[in-house]
Amino acid sequence: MKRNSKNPILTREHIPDIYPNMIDATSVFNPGAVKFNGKYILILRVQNRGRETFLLKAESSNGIDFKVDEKLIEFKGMEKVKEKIYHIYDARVTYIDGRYFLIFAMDMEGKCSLGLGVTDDFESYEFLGITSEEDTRNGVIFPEKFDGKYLRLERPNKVQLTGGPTSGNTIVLSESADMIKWDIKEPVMSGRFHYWDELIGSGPTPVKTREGWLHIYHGVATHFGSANIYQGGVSLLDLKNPSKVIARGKYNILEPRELYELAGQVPNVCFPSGMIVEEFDSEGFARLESKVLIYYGAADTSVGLLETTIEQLIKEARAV
Ligand code: BMA
Repeated sequence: MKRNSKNPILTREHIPDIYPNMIDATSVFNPGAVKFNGKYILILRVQNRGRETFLLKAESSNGIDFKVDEKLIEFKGMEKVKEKIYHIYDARVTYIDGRYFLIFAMDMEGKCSLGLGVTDDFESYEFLGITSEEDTRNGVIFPEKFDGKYLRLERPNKVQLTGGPTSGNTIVLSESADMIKWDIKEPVMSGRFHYWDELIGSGPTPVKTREGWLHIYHGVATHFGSANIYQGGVSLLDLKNPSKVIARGKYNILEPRELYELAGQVPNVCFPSGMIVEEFDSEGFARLESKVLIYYGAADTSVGLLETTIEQLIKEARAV
């Protein structure tokens, strides 16, 4: 894994003032990522000094230097939701059925829900609905159907962090016929207590390889005195039944080491949330030698970029 030399590639300095809500942005982090019409697109999480959270698009032709939009993403139809929505954040993007779906966390009264939006052009966005009843986060939709059904990974929030949000130590697989109503089918993987990934949650949308679904996730070590340490790791899930874990790396692949990861709004956080794979074969499998760009939130303050290959990630997933 190689950090880009321009890291952090996006900081608050890159966020233009957007009246009336986003003046003097404090932070930009945890982006969803996708390639669209040959361009690299990030769906950024940005915050203002009121600690209000918004989504904002950025675009690039090389995946490193991004131009940030001058308008916040607004989902048509979200205004019809009756309950109070405090924040929307941590969007993951999936291309399926010829459209780009965004799944994101929605902080509501007493719980976090998963919201779903869709776009065809990254200019206008439509809100499709709230897709969970329980307190849950880190939803990612697989980019293809399985026996006519959609599948997603999600992480029910069942653990209360001291002074922090609810979290969880098990990623589960859910199934849906319409992407709105989801049923949890099976647990996929759980945290490994005492090690780097005690609490876990999925990162970017999984990528199909000949050896399985490549699944990047974050793991939180909670056993240090004053901080929860957020890191990135990798596992391989079965191609036909992704609730089956084929391999799971013993070691993290990304941990807070650089100053911009160690210090910030929330110190010691590397939170991978977007991944772009450059090359697929004619049957839709990522090529082993393909370059991979992983975008992550650093200390809930800026965006970092990590470069690697499919082969390297698979090797890490198999490291025991
Ligand atoms: C998690 C989520 C992420 C955040 C991380 C570190 O629980 O809220 O959005 O980046 O904590 O604060």
